[in-house]
Order: sequence, then structure tokens, then C-alpha cells
Amino acid sequence: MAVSEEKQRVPPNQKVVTKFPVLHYGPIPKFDPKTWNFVVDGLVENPVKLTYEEFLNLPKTVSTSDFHCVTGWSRLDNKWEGVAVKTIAGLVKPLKDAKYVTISCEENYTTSLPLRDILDDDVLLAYKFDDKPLEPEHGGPLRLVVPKKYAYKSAKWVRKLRFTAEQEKGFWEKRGYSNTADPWKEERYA
Ligand SMILES: Nc1nc2c(c(=O)[nH]1)N[C@H]1C(S)=C(S)[C@@H](COP(=O)(O)O)O[C@H]1N2
Ligand SMILES: [Mo]
Repeated sequence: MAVSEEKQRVPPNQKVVTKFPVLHYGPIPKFDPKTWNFVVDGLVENPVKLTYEEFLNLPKTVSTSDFHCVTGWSRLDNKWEGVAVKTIAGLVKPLKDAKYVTISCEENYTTSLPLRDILDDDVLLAYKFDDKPLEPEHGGPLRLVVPKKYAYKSAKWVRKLRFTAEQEKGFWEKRGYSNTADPWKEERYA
């Protein structure tokens, strides 16, 4: 990549990698498609609990985006396929007081985002990467992808979205990482 192009694509103090590192806290959870479900609750008109099959039948989105880890690596042009959180919001209809979403995962990992960030066009709950089923180590069967934030907001093994009036602090955010997590402003620590 030309130097000028890289400057526009890569946030400050990040290094581009071509392999896809695997990074998370704790074990890789087991996935059983028969018992797995996906819940949306909190401040919504129409809470839902979907089976794996029902989730796969939701309208899908394909999006290619960049991925920036707070520890300093960035991976460009990742092709994700899944369901836009915007699509989910259309289904559950957030109430007027809903301003944030808490994302809960297997193994007690959580993070949260303001509604306007999570409803961005490039934010999706992905079940495919590079046209193949998302690997367990990268968050399969389902992970959130939030390209405009440091990747600790891109929660792996997602099971639940909860719409809230106030922002709840996530796993890394409670441990001193930035709640806003904008890589272009280098918001690494709170
Ligand atoms: N459930 C869960 N999701 C997580 C994490 C985690 O520890 N647990 N780590 C985050 C961090 S810090 C990064 S950089 C990315 C890494 O995703 P990857 O392993 O697919 O590269 O996952 C994010 N999502
Ligand atoms: Mo990270």
C-alpha cells in the first residue's frame, strides 16, 4: 500500500498485519446449534429469542471493513457476512428511552455502545468471514463487528443484546479501557 493511502486507512500508532491474530480472554466456548439462542431485551417494544436457524433466516448484510486492536495491530479489508444490528433494531423496535446497547457473550464477556454507533451501516452480527463460516476462535458462531471502534467492542460469541437508558461498562471498560474507543482519536484508556 502506498504511504499516503496507508495514512488514511490506518489509525495512529497501529501496524498492519496480514494474518488474523486470535485474541481473547478465557476459553473458546462450545457451540451447540440445538440449544444456542440469541436474545434481545431491555427497552424494546418487541423482545425476541431466536434459535440459530431463525437467526440465519434474518435478512443478511455483507460488509468489508478494517479491524483495529487496541494493542496496536490492524487488519484491513475483512469480509464479514451476517445481520446488521440496524436490521435487528427494526425487528425489536427500541423504545424512546433506549440510548445504549449492552452486548453479552458466552463466558461473561460484555461490552456496550451508544445506539447511534451500533446502528451504523457497517456494524453487524457476523456468522461468516471470507465467505466461510466464522471460525470458533474468531467468535463463531456469532460475533459483533464494529469497524470504527477498537476491537474489544467487536465482541465474540455474542448471545444477547440489551437496550438500556444508561451505558453499562463492559469487561475491558471496567478494567480501564476507553468506553468510547475511537482508534482515530487514539482513545485507548479511560
Ligand atoms: N467474547 C470476547 N470477545 C472479544 C474479546 C474477548 O476477550 N472475549 N477480545 C476482544 C479483543 S481485545 C479483540 S482484539 C478481538 C480479537 O478478535 P480476533 O480474535 O477475531 O482477532 O476480539 C474482541 N472480542
Ligand atoms: Mo484487542
